Amino acid sequence: MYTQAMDVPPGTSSPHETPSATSVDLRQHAFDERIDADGRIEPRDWMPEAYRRTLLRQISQHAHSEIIGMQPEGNWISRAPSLKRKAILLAKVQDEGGHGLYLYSAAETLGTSREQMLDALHTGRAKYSSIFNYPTLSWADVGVIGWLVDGAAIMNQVPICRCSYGPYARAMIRICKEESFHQRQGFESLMTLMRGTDAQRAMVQEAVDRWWWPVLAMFGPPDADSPNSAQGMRWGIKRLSNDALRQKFVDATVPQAAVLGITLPDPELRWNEARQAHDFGPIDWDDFWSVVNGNGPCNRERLATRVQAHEDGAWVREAALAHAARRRQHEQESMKEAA
Ligand code: FAQ
Repeated sequence: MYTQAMDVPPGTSSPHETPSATSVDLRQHAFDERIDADGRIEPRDWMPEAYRRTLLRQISQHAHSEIIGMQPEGNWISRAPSLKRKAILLAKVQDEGGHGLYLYSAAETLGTSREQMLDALHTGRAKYSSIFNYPTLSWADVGVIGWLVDGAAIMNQVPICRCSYGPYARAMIRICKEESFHQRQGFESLMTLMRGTDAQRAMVQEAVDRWWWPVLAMFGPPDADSPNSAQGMRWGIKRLSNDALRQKFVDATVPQAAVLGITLPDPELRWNEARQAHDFGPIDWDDFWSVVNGNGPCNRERLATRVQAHEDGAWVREAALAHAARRRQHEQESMKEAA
C-alpha cells in the first residue's frame, strides 16, 4: 500500500539490478560527472548504493521528524488562547503532517516502502530530530517553536532545496515556503505576548531559556564529530556543514531577539568583530546524545503516542484499500463493456 517505488517500463534496466563490472564503472563515471557538474540525480538514474542509503537515511529521518514534530504543538491546540490562534496552530500542525507525507513519498522513490519506514520508526530503529523530545509547558512554547525551531529548520533546509537528488530538492522547495510562514507566525505570536503583561513577558523568556540550547544542538554534532557530513557534502546532499548552519542561525537570531526584547540565555554570546560572527558558549553534547539515544524528557511518550495513532488509523487505511479495489473493479468492468 502507498508505495511509490519505481515503476520501470519493460526493457528498461532497473537502477536496482545487478549489472556487470564494466557497466558499473561507466555508470559510476556518469554519476560522478553529474554530481561534479552540480546536476540532479532522478529516481530512474543509476546511483551508487551508498548514495541511495545515505539519502534514504536522511530523508526518512526528516519525514519522521515532521510527523513526530506534530506532537509538541498539537498539545496546545485545545488550549490556544483565541479562535484565531487555534486556527493558525491547527493549520501549522497539519502542514507539518503534509511535509512528512511529501518526504515519505520522496524516500519511496529510493525503493523502500512507507510500511518499512514506519516500522523502523515505530520499533525505535529510526531516528527523528532530538528537538521534539522536549515538552511544551506553556503557551509561549508554541511561539518559541515557530520562531526558533522552524527558524532552525529553514536555515538547515533552504540549502537542501539544491540537493543533488531531485525528489528531495523539489519537496524541500515547497516545505521551505510553508516553514517561512511558520517562523513568521511564531515571531508574531511572541511579539504579541511581549507587548502584553509582565507575566506574559516572563513566560516568553522562560520558554526561550528552555529551548535555546536544544535548538542549537538540533543542527547536529560539531563537524569534527559528524561522520556523515564529508560524504554528504561531496554528493551534494548537504550543502553546508552542521557548524556553518548553526553559526548562520545564531547570527540571524540575535537581532531578532533584540527586536522582541528577549535575552538569549548565554553569557558568552557576543559579536566577534574579527570573525564577523557571534561567539557563543559550549553546547552540552552529552545531553544531546542522551536525547538522541532515547533518554530525553519525552522520547517514550512521543513514540507511544505515534504508535497509538497508527493503530487507531488502521480502519482508515483498510477503508482506503477497499475503496481503491472497488474503483479498480468498476474501471475494469466499464472497460470490458466499452470493448
Ligand atoms: N536529532 O553525521 P551527522 C523540523 C544524528 S524538521 C537526532 O551530522 P547528518 C520541522 C544523525 O542522524 C527537523 N539525531 O548526520 C518542524 C546521525 O545518526 P545516523 C529535522 C541527529 O545526517 C518544525 C548522527 O547524529 N530536519 O524541524 C540530530 O550528516 C517545527 C551523526 O550526525 C532534518 O532532518 C538531531 N538533531 O546530519 C516540524 C533536516 N543531528 O543517521 C514540526 C534534514 C544529528 O548516522 C515543528 N537532515 N543526528 O544514525 C539533515 O540536514 C541532517 O540529517 C542533519 C544531521 C543535519 C540532521
